[in-house]
Amino acid sequence: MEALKGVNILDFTHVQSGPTCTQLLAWFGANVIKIERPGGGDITRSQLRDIEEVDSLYFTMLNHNKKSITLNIKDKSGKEVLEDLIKKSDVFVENFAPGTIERMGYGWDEIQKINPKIILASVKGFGPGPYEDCKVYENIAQCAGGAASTTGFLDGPPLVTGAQIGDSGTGLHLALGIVTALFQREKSGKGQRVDVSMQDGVVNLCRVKLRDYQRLKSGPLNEYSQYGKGIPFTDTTPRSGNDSGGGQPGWILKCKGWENDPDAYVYFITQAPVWDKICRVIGKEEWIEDQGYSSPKARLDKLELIFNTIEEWTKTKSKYDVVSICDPLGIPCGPILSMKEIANDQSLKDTGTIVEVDHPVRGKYISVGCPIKLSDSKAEVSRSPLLGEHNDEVLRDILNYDEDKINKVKQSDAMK
Ligand code: CAO
Repeated sequence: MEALKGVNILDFTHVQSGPTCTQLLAWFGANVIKIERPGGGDITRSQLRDIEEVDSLYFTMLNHNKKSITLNIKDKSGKEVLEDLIKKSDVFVENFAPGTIERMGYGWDEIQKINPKIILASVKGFGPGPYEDCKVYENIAQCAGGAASTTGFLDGPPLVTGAQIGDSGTGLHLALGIVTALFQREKSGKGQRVDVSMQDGVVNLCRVKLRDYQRLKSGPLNEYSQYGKGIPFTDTTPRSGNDSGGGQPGWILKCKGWENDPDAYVYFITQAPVWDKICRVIGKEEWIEDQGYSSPKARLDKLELIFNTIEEWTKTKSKYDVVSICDPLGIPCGPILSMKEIANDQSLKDTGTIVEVDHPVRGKYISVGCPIKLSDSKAEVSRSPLLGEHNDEVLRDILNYDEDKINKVKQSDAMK
């Protein structure tokens, strides 16, 4: 039995943040109906296309397990269909630019009049304040949420990360807000608003960096490698390169083949309890008893030398060999995996995190399945819908319109 079976979600989302949220809910069994503008639909259907006239991977990989109907909300009959759908839905999700949903006539006050039990879930770039009217995309959120200023190397500019923490991260936050509001509605009988701003989502994920900002008032941050190098701190959290961020120093080290393979690297952590094992495996037994190396504190000003020495050893092995040697010894390390390696990783395929999906127009492609595993609600990934594929089904089976009414809607401008 799927966990969210019977929950009806009206998915008025587009691009990435909103669609990732509703895709998760669909994987948990919710009935997700995506409303798209007639003609082109979600803009991502045609963005970054790799095959002409075929829904892009951008769209297909963010909209699995959903139904699609086309509806022009600026048309009178389109509005009527939308309002009928709102009456039948538990949740209405949107991520339009600030003010858009209100201009359409479906702000919180209006939507509640149509269905008092509905939950209205929205993503915006910023919460209330000076930037509340701004349109926002991924990298803006990463920058305004504190991620970019704390990512990169000390002597370089701020950097954005490949992980879509602004879009997909906010989608995750929104999904949690929605299921929490559904849970509360079981007791209160009332709907509520769920608002997540992309800036807030990124700030939440940068929590430890705000921790470090405050720790600076009590002195330098000794787990940052700049401390060991004697470089002074300013009054805010610096960029820390590949430092591990926790109390156990770590760094990215070259492995065999690094000269030609940009991903021949391993992340290596010099965890204190296994220091003796690290010394033995790299052939530096003398460091075990040496007062200058034997304690984490003594090692702080020598981390660069230590990692360079470990790297001389890792450079003689493949990243996989480094992990197979270190893992049994309890030394924390992990390979730098490329997207090609991830796409072909058998264990990720076995758990359903990497899936192959068949699409009637595109053919087979690889995607990311549900990363959250519920033992009683297994997420099966099914393909994304074609534009308007479920127009008839939704009008007939969900709204129970008769043939006459269906024809009238289809002849109007509602779905064209
Ligand atoms: N029927 C009729 N009109 C529709 C429609 C439909 N089914 N679907 C969309 N529209 C119209 C809207 O009414 C709006 O028209 P008006 O401006 O005349 O009211 C128009 O389409 C554009 O919608 P939008 O303002 O959301 O889109 P945009 O391209 O201008 O901005 C984005 C895109 C992503 C910057 C903006 O939606 C946004 O800031 N969203 C919130 C933050 C967010 O989620 N960002 C993540 C995006 S992924 O990186």
